[in-house]
Amino acid sequence: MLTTRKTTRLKGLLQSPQTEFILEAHNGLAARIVEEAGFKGIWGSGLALSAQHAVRDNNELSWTQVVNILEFMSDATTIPILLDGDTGYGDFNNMRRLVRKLEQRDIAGVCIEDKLFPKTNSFIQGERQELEDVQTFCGKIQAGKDAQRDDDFCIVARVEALIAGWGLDEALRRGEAYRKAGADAVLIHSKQSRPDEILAFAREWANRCPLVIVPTKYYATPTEVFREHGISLVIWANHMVRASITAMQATARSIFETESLVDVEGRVATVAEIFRLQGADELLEAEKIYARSTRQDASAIILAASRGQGMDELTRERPKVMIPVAGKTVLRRLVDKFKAQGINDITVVGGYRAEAIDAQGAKVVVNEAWERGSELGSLACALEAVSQDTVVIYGDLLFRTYILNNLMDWEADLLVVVDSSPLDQAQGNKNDLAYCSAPDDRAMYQQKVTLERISSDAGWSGRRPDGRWIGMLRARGPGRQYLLEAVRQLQADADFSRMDVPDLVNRLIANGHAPQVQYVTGHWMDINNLEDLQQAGDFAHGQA
Ligand code: SPV
Ligand code: MG
Repeated sequence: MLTTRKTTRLKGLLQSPQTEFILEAHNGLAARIVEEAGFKGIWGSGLALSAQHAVRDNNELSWTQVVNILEFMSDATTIPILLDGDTGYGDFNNMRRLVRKLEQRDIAGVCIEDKLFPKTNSFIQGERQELEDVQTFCGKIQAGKDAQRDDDFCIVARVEALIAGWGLDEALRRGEAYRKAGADAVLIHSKQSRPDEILAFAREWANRCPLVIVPTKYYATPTEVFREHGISLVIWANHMVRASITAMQATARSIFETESLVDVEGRVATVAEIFRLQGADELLEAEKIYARSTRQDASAIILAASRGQGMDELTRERPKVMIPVAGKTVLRRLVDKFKAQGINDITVVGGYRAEAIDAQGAKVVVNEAWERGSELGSLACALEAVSQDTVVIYGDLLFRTYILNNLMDWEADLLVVVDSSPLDQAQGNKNDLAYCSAPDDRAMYQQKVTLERISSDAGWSGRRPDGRWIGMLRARGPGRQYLLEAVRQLQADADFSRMDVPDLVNRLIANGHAPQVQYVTGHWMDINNLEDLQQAGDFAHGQA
């Protein structure tokens, strides 16, 4: 990280004993690209700034518009910017205000040329252009120098005498006057395709103060020649805007003619490259630190590998989660519920007919071993998706929204949802019986109860179950490590391929990380057979 001020660095470039180079940029993006290429400075070209807005280089952009663009360029970069300030946009007084505004935006210097406002580009009928009176122009330089607050802010005086056809002597006379008026450097401009008049000027100038050139027209001159003539700063003045014009024309033509993106896709920057240049990663990192209230760390893993039993016709071409219930697939309902909670990192683990899973807004991973596999095998396929706050859920669950709300509200490392309804009133699969540290005290919200066992045995340890685990587990903070550790332990077990999520939960308990229990009474169902499916329609409608 460079700590030196941008002004000081521009001054350093001008005064360094070797020839230095700066490249044109016309917006924040171009400026960033120039810096990434390795340049030590940027030329804020008046031609390029106006061209990118398709207006002419005749002060059609207002000076405040220029300053606003420069602000983006300066914010996007750490290297100094030398603004092409045309004539200073008015008289000495306008020049003073310009310098102050540029300093406020961390612009390192400004170059002004000895023409009249509104100026015309030097390459458009240059010989017909009128020059500013020398004394008036010197007053502008002096006013700018007196206005600057930072001693190292640079004012470069640009001599247009050669452009206007006044000859070498007039050019030298002007250069000398501007130097004496306080200019930090003199820019001598030429529109000839050979460098002769520039080199002649340089020889006569003999390093009285730093000399700056713009070899747009005499581009074929070997750079070594500039070095030999003691040129301090070479400005490559318009090549970023010209490069972009060529690229945009070719791209537009191709897309128009082919009515397709196929030909251009490999020739244009990727969207990921745009994000990189914008610094999207930095924002994601910053969100982790500052945007704590949202659920951006939360993820959901939906286990959806199974075909389901006794629903042969309905699941011939698709897994159970893709069966529509009241016009919407079970999976869509789940994904929507998570999204409504602000949980956008959603992973669906498919298996049977995984190709039929349509889960917009969610990633799909496939458990190839789903047939001999187990629920835990599916979860193991999605371990990368286990974040600082993860909900693991069965894909065939329908439930009232408040259940997920409450689950996300609770500050436990590990949390499971247990339905405390009497077993004879509950429908469906009665395997996942939950034994807890206390029965449901319905009067209490967030009652402190821990899970002691999930079992298919209705008389485990000679006890009566306290309810049924509904197939929702949340692990957050340290719970993430507990969960990953337990999965790894079980993966080492020969029986892993027959294990389900309750085996994982029981392992967590055995490891001393018993999940807390969130009791509910009904308001959910899972879909195990055709009868469930019929009820699911009613359930979903009741919800709507
Ligand atoms: C610019 O880049 O806008 C310049 C250089 O002023 S030139 O276009 O050559 O005049
Ligand atoms: Mg210009």
